[in-house]
Amino acid sequence: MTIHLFRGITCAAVTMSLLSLGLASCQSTMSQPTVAAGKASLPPRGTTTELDETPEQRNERMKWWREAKFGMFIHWGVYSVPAGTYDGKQIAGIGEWIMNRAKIPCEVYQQYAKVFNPVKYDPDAWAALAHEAGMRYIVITSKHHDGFALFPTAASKWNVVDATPYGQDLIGPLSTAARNRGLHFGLYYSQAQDWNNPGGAAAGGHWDKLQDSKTMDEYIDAVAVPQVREILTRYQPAVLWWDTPKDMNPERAEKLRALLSLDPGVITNNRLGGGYKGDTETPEQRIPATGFVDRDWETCMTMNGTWGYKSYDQNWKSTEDLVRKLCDIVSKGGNFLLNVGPTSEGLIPEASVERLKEVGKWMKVNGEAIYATTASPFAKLDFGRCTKKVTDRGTTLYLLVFDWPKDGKLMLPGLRNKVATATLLATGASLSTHNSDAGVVVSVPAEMPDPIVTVVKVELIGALNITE
Ligand code: H79
Repeated sequence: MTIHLFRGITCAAVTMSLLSLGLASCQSTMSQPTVAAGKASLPPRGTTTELDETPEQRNERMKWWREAKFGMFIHWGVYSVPAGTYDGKQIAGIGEWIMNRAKIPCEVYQQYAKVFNPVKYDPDAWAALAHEAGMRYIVITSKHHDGFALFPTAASKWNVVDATPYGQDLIGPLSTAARNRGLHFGLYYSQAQDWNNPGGAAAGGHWDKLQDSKTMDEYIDAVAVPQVREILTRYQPAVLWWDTPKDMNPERAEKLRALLSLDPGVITNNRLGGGYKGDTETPEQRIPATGFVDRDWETCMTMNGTWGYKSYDQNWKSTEDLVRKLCDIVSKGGNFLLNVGPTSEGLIPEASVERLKEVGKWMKVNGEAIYATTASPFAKLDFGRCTKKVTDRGTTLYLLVFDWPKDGKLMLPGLRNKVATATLLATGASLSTHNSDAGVVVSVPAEMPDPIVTVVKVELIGALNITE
């Protein structure tokens, strides 16, 4: 509880003082201000969760997510039909924005649903792929900014059952398949922007008079609130991922926040709007330089240049790049939510499948250095990144080596602990170490065993002790 006193102080400073007390870092001890007494009617605004819970309850609620580290984001919807091309022209930018970017009239865009028929959709294959990649959770778009619901809904005809030849729920079967594979299942829901249900917000303003035929408050009451109630009660998602709080205000946001109690334990992000901070920070398409002070966080990122499927985007990140980004993120205490954009047939692009399988091969050998770890205790390392696990028995460091040392020595600057064991994680081969004035030095073989990222496991005696 004394951790509360540290709020507002930089994480690095707190980490060091906590570590010298033998406690875990900010990441695993983060907390929220206690809820002021006597304010029972209004939920606390601007706290981390907006839920009435103790810091211990919050830690319990966040536990699986903090340990999971790696998840699959799925952007799927009607935009996979045009797949980046409208009126014979390739439309620049992210594919799921094509309706907005090309100012496609509602009536025209809705025709795409008539050929959205994902007969090759195999939810168990998707869940199996996520599992094989080493991912521990899935978050899929239940409704993106185009307003199309991938689930049956009484609140709008603009949904997979009523508007497509496929005519069946897409969310329920994936929810079942994911859980059968031991994965946590989450839903993205675009609560503010909606370009087909009248009254929904639109970045850059409305371009079709249908969109102006209702107010945003009418849209919130008639579409967003009932649909969020439907998905929370029907699928009980482990995560509810809001996006782009355009034109949200406290009143609109509160109507949605109030529904969260329908799904105990749900984790939400910081994109609801109306002043709510949610549980997680969500840097998009970037990795923050130093992580976040006192906040859980998750980088979401595409494998090529688009979230929703574009037929001609072949700008794929390499497997090495993806694994190193995962290592970078986890070394800063965050999670990695990596996107796939399936086709309108229901297939995850082969380039994504290949890369995810390769990432999975690396994770199978090296996952111990990723799952349930906390942030690096070092400000900077010459060779790459580091994660750690702190237990009552001592501290384990996982050195994530990107740049193999030419002199055969990995330097852990300022580390004063005695080393119990140092090994190559992949093989268990022992490595020699010594304590120098500058810190601990680990001697490694001449050749880099795994050119993607080689992991060296270092078990330390006693509480972590780092002094410059
Ligand atoms: O769902 C994915 C994106 O569609 C969504 N968030 C991720 C997870 C997102 N919505 N907005 N943004 C991301 C910010 C980017 C806005 C842009 Fe644009 C869309 C830049 C170019 C197209 C808006 C329209 C700004 C310029 C044109």
